[in-house]
Amino acid sequence: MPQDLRSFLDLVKRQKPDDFLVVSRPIDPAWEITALVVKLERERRRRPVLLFENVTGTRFPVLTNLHASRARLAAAIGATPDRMLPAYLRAMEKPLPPVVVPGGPVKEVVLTGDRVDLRALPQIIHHEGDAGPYLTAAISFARDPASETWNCAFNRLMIQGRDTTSIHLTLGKHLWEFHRTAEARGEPLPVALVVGVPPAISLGALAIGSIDEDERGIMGALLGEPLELVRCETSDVLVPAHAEMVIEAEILPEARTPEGPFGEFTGYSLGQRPREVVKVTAITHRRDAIFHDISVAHLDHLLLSTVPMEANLYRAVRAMVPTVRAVRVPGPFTCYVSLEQRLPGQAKNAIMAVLGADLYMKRVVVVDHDVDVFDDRQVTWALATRCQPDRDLVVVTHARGSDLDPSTAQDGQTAKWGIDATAKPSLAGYTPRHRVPPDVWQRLRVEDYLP
Ligand SMILES: Cc1cc2nc3c(=O)[nH]c(=O)nc-3n(C[C@H](O)[C@H](O)[C@H](O)COP(=O)(O)O)c2cc1C
Ligand SMILES: [Mn+2]
Repeated sequence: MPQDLRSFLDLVKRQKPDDFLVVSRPIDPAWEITALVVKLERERRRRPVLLFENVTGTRFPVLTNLHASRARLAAAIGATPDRMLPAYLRAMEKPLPPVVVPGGPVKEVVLTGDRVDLRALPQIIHHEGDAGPYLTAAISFARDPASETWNCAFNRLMIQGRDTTSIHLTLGKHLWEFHRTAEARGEPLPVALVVGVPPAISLGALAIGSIDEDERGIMGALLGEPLELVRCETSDVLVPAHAEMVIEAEILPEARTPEGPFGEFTGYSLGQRPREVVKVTAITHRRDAIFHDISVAHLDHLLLSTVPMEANLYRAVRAMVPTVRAVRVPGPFTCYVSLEQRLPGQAKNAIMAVLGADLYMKRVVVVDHDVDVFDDRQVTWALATRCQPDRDLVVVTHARGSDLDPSTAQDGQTAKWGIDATAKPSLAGYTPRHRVPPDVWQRLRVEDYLP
C-alpha cells in the first residue's frame, strides 16, 4: 500500500468517483466546513471525501471526511469491511518495524525560525463555542525520554499564536506519561505533529496496547511494508517521509495555558482546562501540501477510532474467553460483547477484560451468541429479559476514564459498570425463544400468499 495520502485519494477517485467531492467555491474555515459535512450526511445520506480548493485566509487546500466510511477504511488496509477486524488483529500480532530513509517529499519546503507561522495554515473552527482554530488530524510522534520506546497518537492542537499551540494529553495515556518524565527532569519533550497521511497510518496510530508497543510497527503491517521515516530538521524525532506536512515542536515543561472548550466525540462542547504548551521549531511540507482536517466528533472521527478499539477489546476478551464471537463499540465509553458461554462466570470475566483493556471503557454489556451486538434492539431485549440487576451488575468505583466525560468528578476519575445479560444458568437451559415450528417455516413460501 503506498505511504502517501495522494495515492489513497487516487484509489478512491478510481474505485468510487462519487465518494470524492472537490469544492472550488470559496469556503470559510469557521464552521462552514463542518456544516457542509454534517448536512451532506443528514440531508443527502452522503459521506464523501471533501477537498476544498479555496479556503478563506490560506493558500492550503483542505481535505476532510476521509475516514467517514468503513468501506474506505477497509480499502486502505487491503480488506473488505467484514474482514477489517481480522486484518487489524494480524497487524497487531505481526508488526513490521519502520526504516529510516535519507529524504522524502515532506522536506520539499522547510520553514524554520521566523518563517514558521501557524497562522498561514487553515484556521478551522469546527463547532460553536470552540475556543479557537484547531488542528484535528495531527498525529504525534515522540520518544520516551527515558528509553528507546516510541509512541504515536492523535492529539488535538489549539492554535495559540505564530509558533505556539496547546495540546490535549489524556491523563494517563502514553504521551502524557512521556511528557511527565521529561518535565520531572526539567526538560522539554521533542515531538513531531504529522498532518496528512493515508488511513492505514492513522489506524495504526490509534492501536491500543502497552506503552512498550510501537505504533509505527503496526502502521507498517497495515501498509504491508515498513514505514519510511526521515529525521526532523530541529530534533532527532523520526517522521513519515511521505506525509503532507510535519510540525516539529517541543512540549514545554512547567507551562500550562487555558485550552478548550472544544466540541468532542462525547457529543459535548466542553473542557476548558490548563493544558500543556507546544512551541513549534519548524514546519516542513510538500510544495503543494494538502492540509488534512478530521471532522471531529462526526463519522470521520468516530469510525476511525472504533476499528482499533474493537480490535484491542476483541483481543483482550479472547485472552479470557476463547469463545467470544463479536465486540462492538456503539458509542462513547461503551462496549457490547457477544460470546458463547461454555461455563458460568465467563461473562463476568469478559467484563473485567474489557474494563481492564481500555482506559476509555466505562460500560460493558455481555450477551449470548444468539444476540447480534450490531443490532441495538437485540441488545436492549437481552438486557430486559436475561438480566437481574442485583445479581448481574458489576460496579467498579474510583477508576480512571476519560477526562472528556462530563459526568466524571475530577478530570476523569470515574465509576465503571458491567452488565452480564447472558441467560442464566445457561442459554441451553433457559426459557425457549418463540418460533414457528421449523417444518412450517421451511414449507411456507411468501409468494404463494401474495397477489
Ligand atoms: C481525531 C482524533 C482526535 C483525538 N484527540 C485526542 C486528544 O486530543 N488527546 C488525546 O489524549 N487523545 C486523543 N485521541 C485519542 C488517542 O489518539 C488514542 O486514545 C490513542 O490510542 C492514544 O495513544 P496511546 O495509547 O499511545 O496513548 C484522538 C483520536 C482521534 C481519532
Ligand atoms: Mn502507545
